Amino acid sequence: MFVVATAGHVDHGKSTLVRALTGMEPDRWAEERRRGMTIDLGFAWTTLPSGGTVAFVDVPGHERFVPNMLAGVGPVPAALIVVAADEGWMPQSAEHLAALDALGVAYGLLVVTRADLADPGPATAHARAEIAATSLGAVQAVAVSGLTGAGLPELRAALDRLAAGLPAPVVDDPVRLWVDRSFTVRGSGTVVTGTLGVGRLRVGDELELAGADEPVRVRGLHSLGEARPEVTAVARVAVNLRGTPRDRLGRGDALLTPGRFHRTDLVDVRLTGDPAADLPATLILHVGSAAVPVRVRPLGLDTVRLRLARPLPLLVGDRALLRDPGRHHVTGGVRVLDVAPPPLARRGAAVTRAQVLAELDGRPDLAGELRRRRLVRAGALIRMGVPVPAAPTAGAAEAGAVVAGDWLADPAHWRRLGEQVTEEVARYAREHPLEPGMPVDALRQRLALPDRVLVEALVRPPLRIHAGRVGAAGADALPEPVARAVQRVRAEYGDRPFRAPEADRLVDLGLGPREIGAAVRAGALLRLADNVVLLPDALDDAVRVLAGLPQPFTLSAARQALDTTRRVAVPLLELLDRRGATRRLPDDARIVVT
Ligand SMILES: Nc1nc2c(ncn2[C@@H]2O[C@H](COP(=O)(O)OP(=O)(O)OP(=O)(O)O)[C@@H](O)[C@H]2O)c(=O)[nH]1
Ligand SMILES: [Mg+2]
Repeated sequence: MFVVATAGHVDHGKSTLVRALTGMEPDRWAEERRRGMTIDLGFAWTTLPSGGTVAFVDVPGHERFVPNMLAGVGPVPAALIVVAADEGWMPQSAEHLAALDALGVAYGLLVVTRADLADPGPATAHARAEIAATSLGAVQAVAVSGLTGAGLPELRAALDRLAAGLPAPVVDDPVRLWVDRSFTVRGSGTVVTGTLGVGRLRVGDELELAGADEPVRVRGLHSLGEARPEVTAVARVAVNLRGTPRDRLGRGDALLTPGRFHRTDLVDVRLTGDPAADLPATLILHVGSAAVPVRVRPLGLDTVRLRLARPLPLLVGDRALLRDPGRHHVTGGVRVLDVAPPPLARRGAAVTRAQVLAELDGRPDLAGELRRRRLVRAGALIRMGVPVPAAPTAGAAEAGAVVAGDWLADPAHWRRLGEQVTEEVARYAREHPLEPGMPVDALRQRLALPDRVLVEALVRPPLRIHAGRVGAAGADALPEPVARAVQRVRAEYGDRPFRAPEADRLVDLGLGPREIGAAVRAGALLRLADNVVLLPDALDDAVRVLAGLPQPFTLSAARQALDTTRRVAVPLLELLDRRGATRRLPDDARIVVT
């Protein structure tokens, strides 16, 4: 199937033509038929000589209903431009063509209708010239009469040729179905319709509703009036949504493949066509079937920032158009460059931003996004419309490689971060010589990293993470000055292991309470009491010596055997008691527990 939207001035015979081609009534409303005028979108389809199917989205030509027209053509990649032979090129011929041009519609046909009323030659020539200057370029032209049927066979053949020239449908990409109609069917509930430009829908699919957070479930699908288990692009489709109230969605909403679209109310875009220098500050942005007021902030020569009145699921590279409804003027097309742009808070930020945008063309570019964002989650990029290669290996910081978890990093930025890790850890060690390394979270904050896994990935040998801290391997042993002091304790007291240095000697050695604490944490000293420290092997040695005494033994006997003072012997025995190496008897004598 291919889908084509009509376009053209009011009363030029669009609906008559669709009716003549399909035998179906595109004007669905009684009011439309009474007034002889299309107000809202109409839908009809027919089989072409080739056997292929064409579905029409018939749009209103009246100037009041241009927003409806735009909702119809927004998601449709081909147009049937209708001009009446007897009236020729008219204001909405021009406005509709400008809209198609702004959206970048590249496929179409010119149909000069009412050819029974006037020579189609002049209208054809004029319209052709106008169309040639747009994204549609040179198009086939057919003159017809909806009244007599003259020219319809030629038009059918031309539609077949148009269809043959269309690009192959993309059926594996995520779905973004812009809703152009929603209604309730008795017994089935809410139904929405739209033009499925890309992707595939199946009954049972779970989708996201662009305006809401909870998922919706596809209960049934119809295309061309028939129920189907699956519908693939390009197609007109009606989607029955299980359990979704009708008032929850309408024209301008979109059904989305979950997790694949970023909903944004701030985009940086390039204006296409001939952007006016005096752009109005507020305009309407039309994209898909949506129409949203936007505030326009000029940035560069042809780039602007748009603040949307409500968020839309937009991707990098999307085409949209800006329109000034008051002046009936299509201001121009836009191409989305960035759907998650940085805030412009600092002085000069807008100028810098304009320079960045000048380099962008709306084609998703992974390396460029990484360079600009430096660190970004794969999921976030995908939701912006930037493809990420599947399952890159962790570790390597190649462009596009995952560096940790689902984070991707710009390679140069990642290298700089690695260097900063080394510097920050060294600085921390200088400023906190007694701590066994820098706490991981302190390092994370220092480097302003959003996720702890990034810190973990950045720590490389000789650094390592031990007990929540980053330090040189072995640095958790002892800070340098403390290690030296412990060394001297060992030299002086190695041969009388139960003689603890006196308080003033400790001061001489440079072992204050903090240094002792560090040495004790590192297991280099054993603290028996304030200012009473032994070398750590003293405990085992003491048990060996005490085991050689007649059991039970007194404090005094222990003190003598260990060749030490009460200052050491009392807390040492108490420690051995606590550890279960000795047991204190009721008469205060002790035995070694074997
Ligand atoms: N003689 C003649 N009349 C035509 C032809 N095509 C349309 N008409 C008449 O022109 C009038 C407008 O036709 P529509 O098909 O409603 O025009 P439209 O372009 O759909 O109009 P809107 O949807 O309101 O923009 C109707 O009265 C048609 O009968 C034609 O080929 N020959
Ligand atoms: Mg009509």
